[in-house]
Amino acid sequence: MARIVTVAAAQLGPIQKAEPRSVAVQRMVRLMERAHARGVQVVVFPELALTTFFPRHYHEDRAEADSWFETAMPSNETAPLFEAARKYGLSFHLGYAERTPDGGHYNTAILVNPQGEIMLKYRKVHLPGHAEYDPARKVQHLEKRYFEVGNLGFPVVRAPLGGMPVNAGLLICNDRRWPEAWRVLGLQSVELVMLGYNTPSINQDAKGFEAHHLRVLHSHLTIQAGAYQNATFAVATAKAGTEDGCELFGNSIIVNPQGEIMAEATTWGDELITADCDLDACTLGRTTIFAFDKHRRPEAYGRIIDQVGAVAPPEWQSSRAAE
Ligand code: ING
Repeated sequence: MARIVTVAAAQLGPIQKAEPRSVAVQRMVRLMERAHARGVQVVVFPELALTTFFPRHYHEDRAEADSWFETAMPSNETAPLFEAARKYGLSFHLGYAERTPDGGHYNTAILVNPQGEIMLKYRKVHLPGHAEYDPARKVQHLEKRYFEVGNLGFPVVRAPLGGMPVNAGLLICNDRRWPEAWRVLGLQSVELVMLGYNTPSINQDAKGFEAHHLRVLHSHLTIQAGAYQNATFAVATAKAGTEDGCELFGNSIIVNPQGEIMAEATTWGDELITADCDLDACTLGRTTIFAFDKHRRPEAYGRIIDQVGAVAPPEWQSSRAAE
C-alpha cells in the first residue's frame, strides 16, 4: 500500500525583537488550523521560530542572551502548539533555541507527534558566522557566540507520521549547504528531511560581490541536490521578511527525491505550502543511481573525514628531462 504523507512548510513572516513569543505562537497555531483544513499531517516550522533571529544582536554578557532560549519544551508559551497538534492530530517540526539543565546552549529542532511526544531532536552542527563582535559587519551573525556545536549527530528515526512509518531526519539552516550532513542522513535511509532557515536576502558582508538572486538560487540548489543525491523528500521552511531592518528571504520549498520543487512559497509572510509525498518514490534513486551499498567507495573518501580545511595541491612537474 502506498505511503502518502501530506506535509506542509509553514513559513513565518518576520518576528521583531520586541515581539513576545505568544505572538509567534498564535501565528503558528493559525497556520496549524489552516494545515488541518487542508488535510496536512506534518507541519514544518522555521529555525528559531519563536523569536526574532537574535544572533544578529550583540550581547556582551552571554547570559543576557539566555532570554532568547527555552529551558522547557513545552513551556506555558509553547503549550498552545502542543494543544493544537493534539486537537488537529498533527505532527510538527519546531526550531528553537534550547538551554539544557546543565547549561548547554543549542540551536535545536524537534519533531513532535500529536500526543506531544518529542520523537526526534537535533542540535545544529554547522554554526555559521562568528563569536566576537565584528565592527566590519553591517549586521552581526553571532551563532558561534550563542550556540555550542550540536552534540546529537544527524539522527534519523522511523516514526509514525500521518499513521505511516516514515524515516525522518532533521537539518537546520546552514547545514543544508554541507553535502556531508545530507549524506549522513542518506546513509540512514532517510525519506523525509525537515529543515528551517533564517537567511538574509542580501550579502551583509563587504567581502565581495554576490548578486542578490544568488541567495535563493544557493538555497534551492543545496536542498534540491541534497534531496536528489540521497533519494529523499525535503521540506525547507523560511522565517522571512524584514526583522528590525534585516531582510530575510522566504521561498520555502518542498522537494521530491528527483530534486524537483513540488511547492514554493510566493510571499515573505506567514504562508502555508503543502504537498502529498509518496514515500515509495524514494525507492527508485535508492535502488539505482544512489544504491549506496553498490556504488559508494569509502576507501577513496579519506580526506572528507581526515581533513577540516582544504590544503594546497602539489605543483605539477614535467616528467621530461630538461631539454
Ligand atoms: N543562516 C544562513 C544560512 O546558512 C548564511 C547563513 C547566509 C550563510 C548566506 C551563507 C550565505 O542560510 C543561518 N542561520 O545558518
